[in-house]
Amino acid sequence: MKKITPFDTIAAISTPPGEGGIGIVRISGNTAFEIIEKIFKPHRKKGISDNLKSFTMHLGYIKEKEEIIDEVLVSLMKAPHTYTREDIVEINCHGGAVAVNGVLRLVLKNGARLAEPGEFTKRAFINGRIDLSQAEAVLDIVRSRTNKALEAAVNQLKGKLSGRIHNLICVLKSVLVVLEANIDFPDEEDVSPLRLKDIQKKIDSVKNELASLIASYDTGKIIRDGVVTVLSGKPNVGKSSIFNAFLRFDRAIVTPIPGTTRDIIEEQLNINGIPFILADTAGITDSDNVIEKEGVKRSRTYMDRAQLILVVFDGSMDFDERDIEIIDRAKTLRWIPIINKIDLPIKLNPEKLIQETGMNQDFVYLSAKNGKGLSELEKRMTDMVASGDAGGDYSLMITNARHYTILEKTLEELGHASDTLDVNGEPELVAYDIRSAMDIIGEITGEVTNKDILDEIFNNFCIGK
Ligand SMILES: Nc1nc2c(ncn2[C@@H]2O[C@H](COP(=O)(O)OP(=O)(O)OP(=O)(O)O)[C@@H](O)[C@H]2O)c(=O)[nH]1
Ligand SMILES: [Mg+2]
Repeated sequence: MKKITPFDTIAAISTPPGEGGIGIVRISGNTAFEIIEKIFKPHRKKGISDNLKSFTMHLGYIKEKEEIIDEVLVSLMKAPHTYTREDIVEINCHGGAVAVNGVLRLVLKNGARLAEPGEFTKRAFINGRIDLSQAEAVLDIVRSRTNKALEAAVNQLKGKLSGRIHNLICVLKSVLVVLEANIDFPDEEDVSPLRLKDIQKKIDSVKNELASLIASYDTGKIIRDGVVTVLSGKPNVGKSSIFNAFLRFDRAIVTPIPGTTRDIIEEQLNINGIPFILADTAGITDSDNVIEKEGVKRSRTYMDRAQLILVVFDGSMDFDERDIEIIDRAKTLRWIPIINKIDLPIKLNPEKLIQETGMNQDFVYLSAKNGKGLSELEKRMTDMVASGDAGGDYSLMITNARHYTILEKTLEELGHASDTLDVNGEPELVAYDIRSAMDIIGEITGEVTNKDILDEIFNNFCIGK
């Protein structure tokens, strides 16, 4: 393996693994053009060396000695107007794994080093093209599961969050300037006198803004990561049928035999732009069967870690103590009760169930068989997430745990500043707290960062990004 030096030339396959229409090998660094000159033979008579213009494309062969590896389209992009701000070459190969890997191997043989995960984006950050929160947004864009998640990530990439943070830092800076002038030259005439009320007001405005960003995280996190949701209930009530109805295909096995589902099956679902990670589980029962027992154990564990529980009852039968046990477990969590099989004559008495359990949720009436009630259930699920404790309409959302922690710490630091102002107003102490608040919040955009944080962030990327 080659030694990693900060700005050597790197290369990687930037398209997903497997077969595709095309596969792209991307090269970035000082010797990117040199490398392509060595291995690329254009179809035009003129060599590529005579035509190294930025933003041009060239058709030809990638050749190792006389052997043709692939017919490709090469794009040249000259620094500094590129993704990494370095010279970039992208080779569009035919999509097969063999061709793309063959081209990459040849590029590496001719002097490039295999890029680490996220290294292209890391260079864009280090070279000042984007800040850290924008680099993180690139990762979120690649991973977004719904349009809403994508929108949040794109906003962050466009610098909406960075802009907001920058404004807050500016306000804090202006407070600091007044404080420091008074500390250093308390008696100078042209230093405006220290008006503690004004300072408190400015600090409060920053604190409010921070609090509202922090509050947006519950929703932001859900929009980015999805709501872990579990179907729970006794055997045979129709959990797998509902699971399949959501997915609009027969994903899970459905039979009239109780105890059909044993393993937990997870699928992703997009309901009105909100991602759900939906799990079908084994029916809760006291079975002696070893396999079923294990399934029930897993269902219970999953219920504890889920963010939303869909408890299913069979409407064609009366409820029993097992249903009550399941309600007792779900009641303390975020949950929706569902009476299924409403296409059959109803034997379950909902009022009695409410009476016996003291539950305070309305039932959703559903037939997994004919789909009746499904859209109401979907609405209940999204309402539950998008309103109440995890709701709100935010112009800008925090979606990233790192940002959330930083904002909380900043708010705490400003709290100290406010407390000091309240007690004795010593400008030195207030200035100290404000300076540390500025240092902390600067970590979001990476104005202040250490190497470990950078490694942690970029290691989450895939190679080639
Ligand atoms: N009539 C009617 N039958 C249903 C409905 N939903 C499910 N069923 C039937 O009920 C039986 C059990 O359905 P499943 O979806 O396998 O139930 P489950 O809760 O996943 O069962 P386990 O995996 O054993 O816990 C099957 O015969 C389904 O066809 C419904 O809405 N109406
Ligand atoms: Mg099942």
